[in-house]
Amino acid sequence: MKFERQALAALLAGLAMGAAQADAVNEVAYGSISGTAITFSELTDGATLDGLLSSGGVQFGERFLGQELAVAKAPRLGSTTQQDWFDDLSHGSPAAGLTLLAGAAGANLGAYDYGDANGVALFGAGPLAGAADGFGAISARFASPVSALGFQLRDADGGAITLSLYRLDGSLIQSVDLSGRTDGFFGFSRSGATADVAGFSLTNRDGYYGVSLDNLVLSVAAPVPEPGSYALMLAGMAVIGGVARRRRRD
Ligand SMILES: [Ca+2]
Ligand SMILES: [Ca+2]
Ligand SMILES: [Ca+2]
Repeated sequence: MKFERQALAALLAGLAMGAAQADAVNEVAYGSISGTAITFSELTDGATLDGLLSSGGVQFGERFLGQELAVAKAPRLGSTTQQDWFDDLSHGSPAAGLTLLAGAAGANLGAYDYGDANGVALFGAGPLAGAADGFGAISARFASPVSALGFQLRDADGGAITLSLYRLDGSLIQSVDLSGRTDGFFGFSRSGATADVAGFSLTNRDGYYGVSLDNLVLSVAAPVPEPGSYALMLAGMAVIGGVARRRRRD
């Protein structure tokens, strides 16, 4: 019986560890995420996208049903006089099903061609028409949940950037703070390769044309057991082994 109690304690400890790790998102190398990049090359420079955009099997809009659109005003980096107006999605949370909504006409999404090998990128249009490029939110809904994603950030000038990853039921997996980043390729992977990332919202308060998104890759990796899972598996095997031995003795 003593052995059984110890095995049960180990089993419960393993379960607790698993639960504690279940909500983590780890930053990984962009290159480690396999998948076909969504390049937005079908969009033309300067295009204003008033409806939802479907590209590479992913839907893009401003926000999800349940998220409230608020407006945030923040000073431009390095300037005390100039301020920019941004989409703020920090109030409310997505409803179950992750239903995408488009922003108002001229304040939803747009395309900008950087004129280099990566060409056109997608930006969220902010609340002020005419001076809105990049200051808006971009939200994306995947065809099916994934365990890892990566993208290229453009126009990042060191301001505040937040990437929020959601499950299909609307619950937040994690908000990743990308503030202070500069242009580059970034990757994110769910702890234990759990394939439950159904979409994301990307918001920013980054001065000078906010930020743009390009080369989005999505991946469903084979689950990798974590130390907690190993402990759980070993404890489970020990319990089964202990029970089997006792039965044989009886
Ligand atoms: Ca591109
Ligand atoms: Ca917007
Ligand atoms: Ca910027």
